[in-house]
Amino acid sequence: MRNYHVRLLNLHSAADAASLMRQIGTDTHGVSLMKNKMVHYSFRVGPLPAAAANIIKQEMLSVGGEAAVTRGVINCSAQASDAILSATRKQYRNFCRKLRAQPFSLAQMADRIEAALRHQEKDEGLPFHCRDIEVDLKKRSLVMGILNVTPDSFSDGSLYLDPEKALAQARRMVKEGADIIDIGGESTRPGAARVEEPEELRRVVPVIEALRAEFPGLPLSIDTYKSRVADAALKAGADIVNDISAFNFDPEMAEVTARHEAWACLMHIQGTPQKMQENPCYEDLFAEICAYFENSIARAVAAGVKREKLILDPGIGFGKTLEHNLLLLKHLREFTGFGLPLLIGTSRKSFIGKLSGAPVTERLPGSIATVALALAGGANLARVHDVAATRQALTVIDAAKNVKR
Ligand code: YH5
Repeated sequence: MRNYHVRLLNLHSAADAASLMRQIGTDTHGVSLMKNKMVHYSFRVGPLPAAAANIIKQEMLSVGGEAAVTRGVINCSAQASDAILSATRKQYRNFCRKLRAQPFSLAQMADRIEAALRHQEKDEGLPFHCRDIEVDLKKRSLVMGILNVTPDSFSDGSLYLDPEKALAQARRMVKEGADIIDIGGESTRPGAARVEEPEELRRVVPVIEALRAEFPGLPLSIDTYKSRVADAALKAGADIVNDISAFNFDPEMAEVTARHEAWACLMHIQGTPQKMQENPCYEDLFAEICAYFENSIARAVAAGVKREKLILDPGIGFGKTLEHNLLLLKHLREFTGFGLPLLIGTSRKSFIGKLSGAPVTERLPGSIATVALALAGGANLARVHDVAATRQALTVIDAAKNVKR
């Protein structure tokens, strides 16, 4: 009687499949053919007219994949449908070739599927080059240190309103391994008071000028949704516009960012900081955030911002319930199809307090856990208060991501 070993595998990607096949001595040509058959990828597409949904169902089955559509599409008693697709890379290649010969703009869908699949793997790096930081974000994740120059920030209130104190905190974060410093002059925590533009400028511009002089190679970002604040900050030496409204609150913001050839972090928010936590509500959380990203990216690119200089952020805590925040952390990977860097800002936020009961000063363990989860799901930058601890966590997670099997 023989005793065969049966061992469960964890195949994340075609690259994983390839290295396992090499381990058992598979023929090299066979490896490159088979690796694209060994992992399944899923998409939700739509809304489709019933006829297009039927074409998709048929073509997907013909390549050996699967497509679920709305009941009633088959006899056109349902007029429209989304579709859930599941197939291997190889099957999508054939599927997309067939879509290109079909009406209903299905060629456009083929382009989108192929782009998203390219972004899913190591075929393409994710370059970030800003000042002295030049990295492939797929290999090394970045820490963005939070510098609040505000009297009312929820976790470090009034500590850094004095420019000298702000500078001291920035120096400390740089020493602890911050890759980027994010300077903000208006707190956007739920219900925080608005700050008028002249006051916001008075707070942030001197700090940016001083940091730029002291750290010529350090990327600086400006946390503001006001174009005139962004303009002054960029003139003073900032590199990245971190806009919690993704260019939605101020109509000039995209143009200002483009003119300075700056980077931009486009964050999702539902509502305004004053009212966003009153009753956050979504019909489809992921669909709505993806649509918001699509629109914000299009607006940025139309204004002249390079697509390669955009970063996306689902906006943890910005018009989200505890459950929304957890869903976003758990399924962050769904935002990697854009092929853009993902930033996550969970540090010390109140959902960590809600889960643990910890007051704001004692939320570091929970914050680190969220960073680990987010990085495992494809996040590339973590915006945090606690730089040293986060840097250590990122170093460990990146090492595990990069290890070869
Ligand atoms: C962010 O996530 N956050 S400032 C809600 C809270 C607590 C704190 C109590 N700017 C982000 O830290 N920029 C801020 O609930 C940000 N991403 C990006 N890109 C607000 C903040 C906070 C919000």
